[in-house]
Amino acid sequence: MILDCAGKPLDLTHPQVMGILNVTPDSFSDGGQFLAQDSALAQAKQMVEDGAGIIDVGGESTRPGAAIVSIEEEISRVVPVIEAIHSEIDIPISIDTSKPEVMRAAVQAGAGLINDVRALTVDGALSAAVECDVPVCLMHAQGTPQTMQDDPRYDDVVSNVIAFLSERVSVCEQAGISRDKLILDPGFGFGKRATHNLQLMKHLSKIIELELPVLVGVSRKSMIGKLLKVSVEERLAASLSLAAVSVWQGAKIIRSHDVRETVQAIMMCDHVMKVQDCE
Ligand code: 8Y7
Repeated sequence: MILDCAGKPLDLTHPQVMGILNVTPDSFSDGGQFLAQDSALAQAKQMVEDGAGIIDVGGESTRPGAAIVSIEEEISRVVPVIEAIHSEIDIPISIDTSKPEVMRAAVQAGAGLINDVRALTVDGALSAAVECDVPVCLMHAQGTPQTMQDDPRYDDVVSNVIAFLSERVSVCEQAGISRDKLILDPGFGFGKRATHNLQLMKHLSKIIELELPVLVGVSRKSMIGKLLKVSVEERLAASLSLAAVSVWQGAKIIRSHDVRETVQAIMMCDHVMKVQDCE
């Protein structure tokens, strides 16, 4: 299956890596707007060389407790970067946002996929996504990024995520976004304790059974830090392990900071999955 991201193809006949490109001020050592743009473009080019299938540009930090960013600020961060990448790079760009105004501006600038951690629940986001007419990744979260890690509780996290995502798929279809434009994501770390994340990972195949492409974001996440007591710089091996466990169960896109290593991990996994059986 090949997803058309505003004219740029994302080939999901094999698993793909979505490279993370944060354009929040704290993600640059800082030397002003132009240096920031140069650095973003250089990072994007490196990710393409490393084998990324798509680049996820985000201007609002969704980390637990992060500050809220205004519409204007978010647009001024992401649009110049998307324009620069779009003109120089052939792979699709995804826009990590929940704001309808940012979706429109980003797609106008060349983004070919909307990655919304709020699954188009913000006022106006659904109709903006319909207008944009690009594929959408619908992610599950409990609560808002500001408070979601305070005390997350579930009776059954897997059923809860499946029910939520199924409902959002119906809402999207009714609004006019066809099913073949949708990607699902259980939202690791978004209003979930380590146990919830592990339960979701163990039963990821149940989300795959909804028969839409599944995206997984586990790169360097705090669940790894909590379980293994390792700092954010020491989470690569565990991130790769979770990427392999995801792809083994059928995940099609892995969102990662470490593109080269993640591509190698999931390509090996794909080789194992596709090898011809012996007689
Ligand atoms: C995810 C994500 C983040 C994820 C999707 C981080 C924007 C937190 N995580 N988008 N975004 N899935 N679809 O640690 O898991 O990267 S931000």
